[in-house]
Amino acid sequence: MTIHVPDVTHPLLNLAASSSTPWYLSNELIGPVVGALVGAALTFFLARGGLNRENSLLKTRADNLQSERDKARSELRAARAEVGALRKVETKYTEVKKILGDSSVVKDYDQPVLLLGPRNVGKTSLVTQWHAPWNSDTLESTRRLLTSTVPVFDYTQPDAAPHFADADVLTKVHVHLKVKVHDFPGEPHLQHEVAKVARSETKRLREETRKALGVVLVCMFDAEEAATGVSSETKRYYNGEFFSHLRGFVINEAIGIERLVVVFNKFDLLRAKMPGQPDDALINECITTFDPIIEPFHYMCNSERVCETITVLDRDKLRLSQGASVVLGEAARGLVTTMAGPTSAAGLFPEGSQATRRMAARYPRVS
Ligand SMILES: Nc1nc2c(ncn2[C@@H]2O[C@H](COP(=O)(O)OP(=O)(O)O)[C@@H](O)[C@H]2O)c(=O)[nH]1
Ligand SMILES: [Mg+2]
Repeated sequence: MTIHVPDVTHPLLNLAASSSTPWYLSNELIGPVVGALVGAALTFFLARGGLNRENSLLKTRADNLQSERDKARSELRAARAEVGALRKVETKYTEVKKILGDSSVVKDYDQPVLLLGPRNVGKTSLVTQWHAPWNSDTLESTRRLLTSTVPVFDYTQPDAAPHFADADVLTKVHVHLKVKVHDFPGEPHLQHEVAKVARSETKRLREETRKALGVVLVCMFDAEEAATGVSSETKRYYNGEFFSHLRGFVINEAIGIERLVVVFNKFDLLRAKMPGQPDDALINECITTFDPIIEPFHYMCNSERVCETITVLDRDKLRLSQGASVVLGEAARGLVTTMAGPTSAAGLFPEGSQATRRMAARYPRVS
Protein backbone atom coordinates (compact mmCIF):
# COMPACT_ATOMS: atom_id res chain seq x y z
CA MET A 1 0.00 0.00 0.00
CA THR A 2 1.17 3.40 -1.02
CA ILE A 3 0.84 6.47 1.27
CA HIS A 4 0.33 9.76 -0.62
CA VAL A 5 2.49 12.59 0.75
CA PRO A 6 1.36 16.16 0.03
CA ASP A 7 3.39 18.17 -2.43
CA VAL A 8 5.45 20.51 -0.30
CA THR A 9 6.18 22.69 -3.29
CA HIS A 10 2.70 24.41 -3.10
CA PRO A 11 3.35 28.07 -2.12
CA LEU A 12 0.81 28.06 0.64
CA LEU A 13 1.95 24.82 2.02
CA ASN A 14 5.32 26.06 1.47
CA LEU A 15 4.62 29.21 3.36
CA ALA A 16 3.09 27.41 6.20
CA ALA A 17 5.81 25.10 6.19
CA SER A 18 8.44 27.76 5.93
CA SER A 19 7.34 30.20 8.76
CA SER A 20 6.03 30.17 12.22
CA THR A 21 3.27 32.89 11.42
CA PRO A 22 -0.04 31.26 10.63
CA TRP A 23 -0.77 31.43 6.90
CA TYR A 24 -3.86 33.59 7.26
CA LEU A 25 -1.81 36.31 9.00
CA SER A 26 0.79 36.48 6.37
CA ASN A 27 1.44 39.90 4.69
CA GLU A 28 0.62 38.62 1.29
CA LEU A 29 -2.88 37.74 2.32
CA ILE A 30 -3.72 40.61 4.68
CA GLY A 31 -2.67 43.44 2.33
CA PRO A 32 -5.15 42.76 -0.44
CA VAL A 33 -7.90 41.88 2.00
CA VAL A 34 -7.48 45.09 3.95
CA GLY A 35 -7.25 47.05 0.69
CA ALA A 36 -10.44 45.48 -0.50
CA LEU A 37 -12.19 46.18 2.77
CA VAL A 38 -11.04 49.82 2.81
CA GLY A 39 -12.16 50.16 -0.82
CA ALA A 40 -15.50 48.66 -0.04
CA ALA A 41 -15.91 50.92 2.97
CA LEU A 42 -14.94 53.98 0.93
CA THR A 43 -17.33 52.98 -1.82
CA PHE A 44 -20.01 52.41 0.78
CA PHE A 45 -19.49 55.80 2.41
CA LEU A 46 -19.27 57.62 -0.88
CA ALA A 47 -22.39 55.89 -2.14
CA ARG A 48 -24.22 56.66 1.08
CA GLY A 49 -23.22 60.35 0.79
CA GLY A 50 -24.55 60.42 -2.80
CA LEU A 51 -27.78 58.79 -1.79
CA ASN A 52 -28.23 61.26 1.03
CA ARG A 53 -27.84 64.16 -1.36
CA GLU A 54 -30.23 62.62 -3.82
CA ASN A 55 -32.62 61.94 -1.02
CA SER A 56 -32.62 65.53 0.15
CA LEU A 57 -33.09 66.75 -3.46
CA LEU A 58 -36.03 64.42 -3.85
CA LYS A 59 -37.43 65.65 -0.58
CA THR A 60 -37.12 69.26 -1.70
CA ARG A 61 -38.84 68.40 -4.97
CA ALA A 62 -41.57 66.54 -3.14
CA ASP A 63 -42.06 69.57 -0.87
CA ASN A 64 -42.24 71.88 -3.90
CA LEU A 65 -44.70 69.61 -5.65
CA GLN A 66 -46.85 69.47 -2.57
CA SER A 67 -46.99 73.26 -2.25
CA GLU A 68 -47.74 73.54 -5.97
CA ARG A 69 -50.54 71.02 -5.53
CA ASP A 70 -51.93 72.98 -2.58
CA LYS A 71 -51.79 76.16 -4.62
CA ALA A 72 -53.48 74.47 -7.60
CA ARG A 73 -56.16 73.10 -5.26
CA SER A 74 -56.94 76.50 -3.84
CA GLU A 75 -56.98 78.03 -7.34
CA LEU A 76 -59.37 75.30 -8.45
CA ARG A 77 -61.62 76.06 -5.48
CA ALA A 78 -61.60 79.77 -6.39
CA ALA A 79 -62.26 78.99 -10.08
CA ARG A 80 -65.17 76.71 -9.11
CA ALA A 81 -66.65 79.47 -7.00
CA GLU A 82 -66.25 81.90 -9.92
CA VAL A 83 -67.89 79.45 -12.34
CA GLY A 84 -70.80 79.10 -9.93
CA ALA A 85 -71.19 82.87 -9.73
CA LEU A 86 -70.92 83.21 -13.54
CA ARG A 87 -73.56 80.50 -14.03
CA LYS A 88 -75.95 82.53 -11.91
CA VAL A 89 -75.18 85.64 -13.98
CA GLU A 90 -75.64 83.61 -17.19
CA THR A 91 -79.04 82.35 -16.05
CA LYS A 92 -80.09 85.88 -15.20
CA TYR A 93 -78.74 87.27 -18.50
CA THR A 94 -80.57 84.59 -20.50
CA GLU A 95 -83.81 85.52 -18.73
CA VAL A 96 -83.23 89.24 -19.31
CA LYS A 97 -82.34 88.60 -22.97
CA LYS A 98 -85.58 86.70 -23.43
CA ILE A 99 -87.59 89.51 -21.88
CA LEU A 100 -85.76 92.10 -24.01
CA GLY A 101 -86.28 89.93 -27.10
CA ASP A 102 -90.01 89.77 -26.38
CA SER A 103 -90.19 93.53 -26.02
CA SER A 104 -90.37 95.79 -29.04
CA VAL A 105 -89.39 99.18 -30.32
CA VAL A 106 -91.78 101.66 -31.91
CA LYS A 107 -90.62 103.85 -34.76
CA ASP A 108 -92.61 106.63 -36.36
CA TYR A 109 -91.94 108.02 -39.80
CA ASP A 110 -93.86 111.05 -41.03
CA GLN A 111 -94.27 111.95 -44.69
CA PRO A 112 -94.43 115.74 -44.93
CA VAL A 113 -97.37 116.88 -47.03
CA LEU A 114 -97.74 120.54 -47.96
CA LEU A 115 -101.25 121.68 -48.87
CA LEU A 116 -101.07 124.51 -51.38
CA GLY A 117 -103.76 126.58 -53.00
CA PRO A 118 -105.59 129.91 -52.69
CA ARG A 119 -108.09 130.64 -49.92
CA ASN A 120 -111.36 128.73 -49.97
CA VAL A 121 -110.13 126.06 -52.36
CA GLY A 122 -110.75 123.34 -49.72
CA LYS A 123 -107.36 122.71 -48.03
CA THR A 124 -108.71 122.63 -44.49
CA SER A 125 -111.70 120.58 -45.65
CA LEU A 126 -109.27 117.95 -46.94
CA VAL A 127 -107.41 117.74 -43.61
CA THR A 128 -110.72 117.53 -41.78
CA GLN A 129 -111.78 114.62 -43.99
CA TRP A 130 -108.55 112.82 -43.14
CA HIS A 131 -108.96 113.39 -39.41
CA ALA A 132 -112.67 113.49 -38.75
CA PRO A 133 -114.86 112.96 -41.81
CA TRP A 134 -117.95 113.09 -39.56
CA ASN A 135 -117.15 116.67 -38.51
CA SER A 136 -119.59 119.06 -40.17
CA ASP A 137 -118.66 122.24 -38.30
CA THR A 138 -118.14 125.35 -40.36
CA LEU A 139 -114.42 125.91 -40.78
CA GLU A 140 -112.78 129.16 -39.88
CA SER A 141 -110.35 130.44 -42.46
CA THR A 142 -106.78 129.35 -41.82
CA ARG A 143 -104.76 132.35 -40.64
CA ARG A 144 -101.53 130.54 -39.83
CA LEU A 145 -99.84 127.27 -40.68
CA LEU A 146 -101.62 124.32 -39.03
CA THR A 147 -99.76 121.05 -38.75
CA SER A 148 -101.19 117.66 -37.84
CA THR A 149 -100.42 113.98 -38.42
CA VAL A 150 -102.62 111.29 -39.94
CA PRO A 151 -101.78 107.59 -39.52
CA VAL A 152 -101.66 105.68 -42.80
CA PHE A 153 -99.92 102.35 -42.40
CA ASP A 154 -98.54 100.20 -39.54
CA TYR A 155 -96.40 97.09 -39.81
CA THR A 156 -93.96 95.00 -37.76
CA GLN A 157 -90.42 94.07 -38.68
CA PRO A 158 -89.24 90.98 -36.73
CA ASP A 159 -85.66 90.99 -35.34
CA ALA A 160 -85.01 94.32 -36.94
CA ALA A 161 -83.29 96.48 -34.38
CA PRO A 162 -80.66 96.07 -31.68
CA HIS A 163 -82.26 96.77 -28.30
CA PHE A 164 -81.05 99.98 -26.70
CA ALA A 165 -80.35 98.08 -23.44
CA ASP A 166 -78.28 95.35 -25.13
CA ALA A 167 -77.17 95.63 -28.74
CA ASP A 168 -76.81 91.82 -28.97
CA VAL A 169 -80.56 91.42 -28.53
CA LEU A 170 -82.61 91.95 -31.68
CA THR A 171 -86.15 93.11 -31.13
CA LYS A 172 -89.28 93.60 -33.18
CA VAL A 173 -89.85 97.06 -34.57
CA HIS A 174 -93.42 98.31 -34.84
CA VAL A 175 -93.35 100.92 -37.56
CA HIS A 176 -96.03 103.61 -37.78
CA LEU A 177 -96.12 105.43 -41.09
CA LYS A 178 -98.00 108.72 -41.06
CA VAL A 179 -98.42 111.82 -43.09
CA LYS A 180 -97.61 115.13 -41.48
CA VAL A 181 -99.90 117.68 -43.07
CA HIS A 182 -99.03 121.34 -43.27
CA ASP A 183 -102.16 123.34 -43.96
CA PHE A 184 -100.92 126.74 -45.13
CA PRO A 185 -102.96 129.90 -45.26
CA GLY A 186 -103.95 130.68 -48.84
CA GLU A 187 -102.69 134.27 -48.92
CA PRO A 188 -99.85 134.78 -51.41
CA HIS A 189 -97.93 137.08 -49.05
CA LEU A 190 -97.59 134.18 -46.56
CA GLN A 191 -96.03 131.87 -49.16
CA HIS A 192 -92.46 132.33 -47.94
CA GLU A 193 -93.41 129.78 -45.24
CA VAL A 194 -93.91 127.09 -47.89
CA ALA A 195 -90.29 126.99 -49.08
CA LYS A 196 -89.04 127.23 -45.50
CA VAL A 197 -91.14 124.27 -44.35
CA ALA A 198 -90.32 122.29 -47.52
CA ARG A 199 -86.60 122.71 -46.80
CA SER A 200 -86.71 121.80 -43.12
CA GLU A 201 -89.06 118.88 -43.74
CA THR A 202 -86.93 117.46 -46.58
CA LYS A 203 -83.94 117.55 -44.24
CA ARG A 204 -85.81 115.96 -41.33
CA LEU A 205 -87.32 113.19 -43.45
CA ARG A 206 -83.99 112.26 -45.03
CA GLU A 207 -82.23 112.21 -41.67
CA GLU A 208 -84.93 110.08 -40.04
CA THR A 209 -85.41 107.56 -42.83
CA ARG A 210 -81.91 107.73 -44.36
CA LYS A 211 -83.63 107.53 -47.73
CA ALA A 212 -83.71 109.98 -50.61
CA LEU A 213 -87.30 110.98 -49.94
CA GLY A 214 -88.88 114.41 -50.28
CA VAL A 215 -92.01 116.39 -49.49
CA VAL A 216 -95.39 115.78 -51.12
CA LEU A 217 -97.00 118.86 -52.64
CA VAL A 218 -100.78 118.81 -52.88
CA CYS A 219 -101.82 121.61 -55.24
CA MET A 220 -105.53 122.31 -54.96
CA PHE A 221 -107.79 123.95 -57.52
CA ASP A 222 -111.43 124.92 -57.53
CA ALA A 223 -112.71 122.68 -60.33
CA GLU A 224 -115.63 125.01 -60.98
CA GLU A 225 -113.10 127.39 -62.54
CA ALA A 226 -112.72 124.93 -65.42
CA ALA A 227 -116.20 126.11 -66.42
CA THR A 228 -116.11 129.72 -65.25
CA GLY A 229 -112.49 130.57 -66.02
CA VAL A 230 -109.43 130.74 -63.76
CA SER A 231 -109.96 133.27 -60.96
CA SER A 232 -107.54 136.05 -60.17
CA GLU A 233 -107.01 134.46 -56.68
CA THR A 234 -105.78 131.28 -58.29
CA LYS A 235 -103.47 133.17 -60.64
CA ARG A 236 -102.12 135.31 -57.80
CA TYR A 237 -101.43 132.29 -55.62
CA TYR A 238 -99.60 130.21 -58.22
CA ASN A 239 -97.38 133.09 -59.30
CA GLY A 240 -94.00 133.13 -60.98
CA GLU A 241 -92.16 134.34 -57.89
CA PHE A 242 -93.47 131.43 -55.83
CA PHE A 243 -92.32 128.89 -58.40
CA SER A 244 -88.90 130.41 -59.00
CA HIS A 245 -88.26 130.60 -55.24
CA LEU A 246 -89.08 126.90 -54.83
CA ARG A 247 -87.21 125.95 -57.97
CA GLY A 248 -83.94 127.37 -56.61
CA PHE A 249 -84.10 125.05 -53.60
CA VAL A 250 -85.14 122.05 -55.70
CA ILE A 251 -82.18 122.57 -58.03
CA ASN A 252 -79.66 122.64 -55.17
CA GLU A 253 -81.49 119.68 -53.57
CA ALA A 254 -82.43 121.50 -50.37
CA ILE A 255 -86.00 120.56 -51.29
CA GLY A 256 -86.88 117.12 -52.63
CA ILE A 257 -90.31 116.65 -54.24
CA GLU A 258 -91.52 113.11 -53.67
CA ARG A 259 -94.85 113.63 -55.35
CA LEU A 260 -97.03 116.31 -56.85
CA VAL A 261 -100.72 115.56 -56.34
CA VAL A 262 -102.97 117.93 -58.26
CA VAL A 263 -106.45 118.03 -56.75
CA PHE A 264 -109.51 119.30 -58.63
CA ASN A 265 -111.78 120.02 -55.66
CA LYS A 266 -115.39 121.12 -55.66
CA PHE A 267 -115.96 118.74 -58.53
CA ASP A 268 -119.64 118.71 -57.56
CA LEU A 269 -119.85 122.35 -58.63
CA LEU A 270 -118.22 121.60 -61.99
CA ARG A 271 -120.65 118.72 -62.57
CA ALA A 272 -123.49 121.15 -61.87
CA LYS A 273 -122.03 123.72 -64.26
CA MET A 274 -121.49 121.22 -67.08
CA PRO A 275 -124.35 118.75 -66.70
CA GLY A 276 -124.46 115.62 -68.79
CA GLN A 277 -120.69 115.47 -69.18
CA PRO A 278 -118.98 112.31 -67.94
CA ASP A 279 -116.38 112.78 -65.16
CA ASP A 280 -113.68 111.69 -67.57
CA ALA A 281 -114.38 114.59 -69.92
CA LEU A 282 -114.56 116.97 -66.96
CA ILE A 283 -111.15 115.81 -65.73
CA ASN A 284 -109.72 116.57 -69.17
CA GLU A 285 -111.38 119.98 -68.97
CA CYS A 286 -109.64 120.62 -65.61
CA ILE A 287 -106.29 119.48 -66.99
CA THR A 288 -106.59 121.82 -69.95
CA THR A 289 -107.52 124.71 -67.64
CA PHE A 290 -105.06 124.27 -64.75
CA ASP A 291 -102.06 122.52 -66.19
CA PRO A 292 -100.59 125.71 -67.71
CA ILE A 293 -100.73 127.25 -64.21
CA ILE A 294 -98.70 124.59 -62.49
CA GLU A 295 -96.52 123.79 -65.50
CA PRO A 296 -93.37 125.05 -63.71
CA PHE A 297 -93.75 122.17 -61.22
CA HIS A 298 -93.34 119.65 -64.00
CA TYR A 299 -89.81 120.90 -64.50
CA MET A 300 -89.03 120.52 -60.80
CA CYS A 301 -89.90 116.85 -60.42
CA ASN A 302 -89.94 113.74 -62.52
CA SER A 303 -93.21 113.50 -64.46
CA GLU A 304 -93.69 109.97 -63.05
CA ARG A 305 -94.25 111.63 -59.70
CA VAL A 306 -97.13 113.79 -60.95
CA CYS A 307 -100.75 112.66 -60.68
CA GLU A 308 -104.18 114.29 -60.53
CA THR A 309 -107.49 113.41 -58.91
CA ILE A 310 -110.94 114.84 -58.30
CA THR A 311 -112.47 115.51 -54.88
CA VAL A 312 -115.70 116.62 -53.31
CA LEU A 313 -115.01 117.78 -49.76
CA ASP A 314 -118.00 119.91 -48.88
CA ARG A 315 -119.02 119.15 -45.31
CA ASP A 316 -122.60 120.21 -46.02
CA LYS A 317 -122.91 117.29 -48.43
CA LEU A 318 -120.99 114.58 -46.60
CA ARG A 319 -122.86 111.83 -48.47
CA LEU A 320 -121.39 113.07 -51.71
CA SER A 321 -117.84 113.42 -50.44
CA GLN A 322 -115.28 111.83 -52.69
CA GLY A 323 -111.58 111.43 -53.18
CA ALA A 324 -110.05 112.43 -49.81
CA SER A 325 -108.70 108.91 -49.24
CA VAL A 326 -107.26 108.81 -52.77
CA VAL A 327 -105.26 111.99 -52.07
CA LEU A 328 -104.09 110.52 -48.74
CA GLY A 329 -103.03 107.28 -50.45
CA GLU A 330 -101.10 109.16 -53.14
CA ALA A 331 -99.47 111.35 -50.50
CA ALA A 332 -98.34 108.32 -48.50
CA ARG A 333 -97.39 106.10 -51.44
CA GLY A 334 -93.71 107.11 -51.64
CA LEU A 335 -93.02 106.62 -47.94
CA VAL A 336 -94.97 103.34 -47.72
CA THR A 337 -93.26 101.95 -50.85
CA THR A 338 -89.81 102.89 -49.58
CA MET A 339 -90.25 101.70 -46.00
CA ALA A 340 -92.72 98.78 -46.23
CA GLY A 341 -92.48 97.73 -49.90
CA PRO A 342 -94.63 98.09 -53.02
CA THR A 343 -97.13 95.39 -51.99
CA SER A 344 -98.01 97.34 -48.86
CA ALA A 345 -98.31 100.54 -50.90
CA ALA A 346 -100.71 98.84 -53.34
CA GLY A 347 -102.92 97.94 -50.36
CA LEU A 348 -103.42 101.63 -49.60
CA PHE A 349 -105.89 101.98 -52.44
CA PRO A 350 -109.27 100.37 -52.65
CA GLU A 351 -109.85 98.74 -56.04
CA GLY A 352 -109.94 101.28 -58.86
CA SER A 353 -109.52 104.35 -56.71
CA GLN A 354 -106.19 105.64 -57.82
CA ALA A 355 -105.37 109.04 -59.17
CA THR A 356 -104.90 109.43 -62.93
CA ARG A 357 -101.64 110.39 -64.66
CA ARG A 358 -102.80 112.19 -67.74
CA MET A 359 -100.98 115.44 -67.08
CA ALA A 360 -97.66 113.64 -66.68
CA ALA A 361 -98.04 112.18 -70.16
CA ARG A 362 -97.86 115.72 -71.57
CA TYR A 363 -94.37 116.32 -70.22
CA PRO A 364 -90.93 114.92 -70.85
CA ARG A 365 -89.18 112.96 -68.10
CA VAL A 366 -86.95 115.06 -65.91
CA SER A 367 -84.80 113.59 -63.19
N1 LIG B 1 -119.45 122.60 -52.95
C1 LIG B 1 -118.29 122.32 -52.37
N2 LIG B 1 -117.81 123.08 -51.38
C2 LIG B 1 -116.63 122.78 -50.81
C3 LIG B 1 -115.90 121.67 -51.24
N3 LIG B 1 -114.77 121.63 -50.49
C4 LIG B 1 -114.78 122.63 -49.64
N4 LIG B 1 -115.90 123.37 -49.83
C5 LIG B 1 -116.28 124.55 -49.10
O1 LIG B 1 -115.37 125.59 -49.40
C6 LIG B 1 -115.21 126.45 -48.30
C7 LIG B 1 -113.73 126.68 -47.99
O2 LIG B 1 -113.15 125.47 -47.58
P1 LIG B 1 -111.82 125.43 -46.73
O3 LIG B 1 -111.53 124.00 -46.50
O4 LIG B 1 -111.93 126.29 -45.52
O5 LIG B 1 -110.79 126.07 -47.72
P2 LIG B 1 -109.31 126.56 -47.43
O6 LIG B 1 -109.38 128.02 -47.25
O7 LIG B 1 -108.55 126.19 -48.64
O8 LIG B 1 -108.83 125.86 -46.19
C8 LIG B 1 -115.98 125.79 -47.15
O9 LIG B 1 -117.18 126.41 -46.97
C9 LIG B 1 -116.18 124.38 -47.61
O10 LIG B 1 -117.34 123.79 -47.07
C10 LIG B 1 -116.43 120.85 -52.28
O11 LIG B 1 -115.86 119.87 -52.74
N5 LIG B 1 -117.63 121.25 -52.82
MG1 LIG C 1 -107.96 126.69 -44.51
